[in-house]
Amino acid sequence: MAKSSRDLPSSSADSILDRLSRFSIEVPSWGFADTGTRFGKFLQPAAAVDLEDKLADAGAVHAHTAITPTVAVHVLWDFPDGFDPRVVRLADGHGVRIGSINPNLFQDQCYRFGSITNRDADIRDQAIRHVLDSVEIARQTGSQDLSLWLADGTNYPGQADIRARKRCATDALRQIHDALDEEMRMLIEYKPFEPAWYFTDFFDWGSAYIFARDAGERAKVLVDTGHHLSGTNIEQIVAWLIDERMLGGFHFNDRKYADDDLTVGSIDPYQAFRIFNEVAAWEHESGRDLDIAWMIDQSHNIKPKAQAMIQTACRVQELFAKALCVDRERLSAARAAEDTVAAEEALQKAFYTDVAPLLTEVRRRLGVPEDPLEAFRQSGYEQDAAKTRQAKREALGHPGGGSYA
Ligand SMILES: [Mn+2]
Repeated sequence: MAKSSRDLPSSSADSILDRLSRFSIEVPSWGFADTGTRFGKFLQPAAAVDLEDKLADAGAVHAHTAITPTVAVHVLWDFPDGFDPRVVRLADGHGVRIGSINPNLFQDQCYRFGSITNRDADIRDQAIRHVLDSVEIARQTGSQDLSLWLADGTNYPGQADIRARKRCATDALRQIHDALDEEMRMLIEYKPFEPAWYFTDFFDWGSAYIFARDAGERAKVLVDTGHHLSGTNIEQIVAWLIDERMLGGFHFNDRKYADDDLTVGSIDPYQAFRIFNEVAAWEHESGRDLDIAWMIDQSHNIKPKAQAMIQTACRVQELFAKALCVDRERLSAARAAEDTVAAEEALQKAFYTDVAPLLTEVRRRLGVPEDPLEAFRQSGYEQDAAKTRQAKREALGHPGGGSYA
């Protein structure tokens, strides 16, 4: 069994390298702006002030990693004055494309008691119109994915009729689904609590699955790794959704307590590996890449933004590489023999394999530095950004800038 990817048979090393050369993950525009917690926001001189800065940062991340070609955008924060077609050219100028479109159904005052589950039909209609406008933006940016996170829920037992809210959401999602073009996907995210504290309407993968199933064939479930209660076996959920053809994509981040939005692999890299292992196992069996949206959803409150994004992209690439190193034949033989120790060892050996030689080779093929993070830190990008963005903030008359997430 390989301790280093150098010891892999050359045929498997080649197929791993090919797969890694095709791997990419989307970065979120909100990961480059000043963000905080509900207690406050710490400002960084180099944080993005506007969408142009966010696209520039995403471009810098992609230039150093070659695996982040698209940027998720947030309609309310990135297009506060409506969609501007120049954004597509701007992204292109920075070497990236606009990726998933994220409507915002949680910031307006009218959504205090819910958006598409609100008791008031006018408010439900307003929410649906906003999402339909977002579908139109997706059409103009050429984006495939409409990414829906609904903050809807209630805070106290008795506050609302659970089944009535479920039916309102189902109706709304059907209308939205019917507005999608053939090649578009509607990704439905779930989260057990926060900002609602008694229940959220989209509370777990089962609820998201039922909503997606009832909305139509272009609706799939979006798994945000931080949106689970402690102890949840996320890789099992992922395996089930893959098997049901209902996995639409991932929002990757890590957590220690709740929805912490920490860097992937910073707390539990083995869990991220186990999730990647389910994808790799399916791809091995089916002989093709799983067609899902790979996305990062993180908030870098104290880390420098672009550095944190490069660190994340590289960690994801590394952990996926390790999952690709699982010896599938050995694993399957161990399972057939009910050899639990050997089966577990097949995973652990892959997890502890040093994949640095594979990453060096894939980065050579992709034409990026062998150590993207170090190269970025040495590039002077952050220092330059801090200067121009401070000046921009002063000209705009605000010291902070960016959007809250
Ligand atoms: Mn998310």
